[in-house]
Amino acid sequence: MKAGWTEKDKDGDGMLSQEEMGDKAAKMTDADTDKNGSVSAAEYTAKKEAWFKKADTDGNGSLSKAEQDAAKAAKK
Ligand SMILES: [Ca+2]
Ligand SMILES: [Ca+2]
Repeated sequence: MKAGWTEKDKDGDGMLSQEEMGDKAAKMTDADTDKNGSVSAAEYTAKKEAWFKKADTDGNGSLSKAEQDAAKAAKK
């Protein structure tokens, strides 16, 4: 499990509650694919992977600076 995750998961139950996600709650609702009110590590990973695939516009498996910038710009 990644450090960033452990940091967010304050009660250490392996899931992120809306409270733990704080201002990212809106995004969390998005990642909570089974809609049980918390984001599991698997859901979190799936979300990140989906974002990566979307951002990797030329599909070469890595994000160039331009692809990262474009992905960030698209979020706004
Ligand atoms: Ca969930
Ligand atoms: Ca790429």
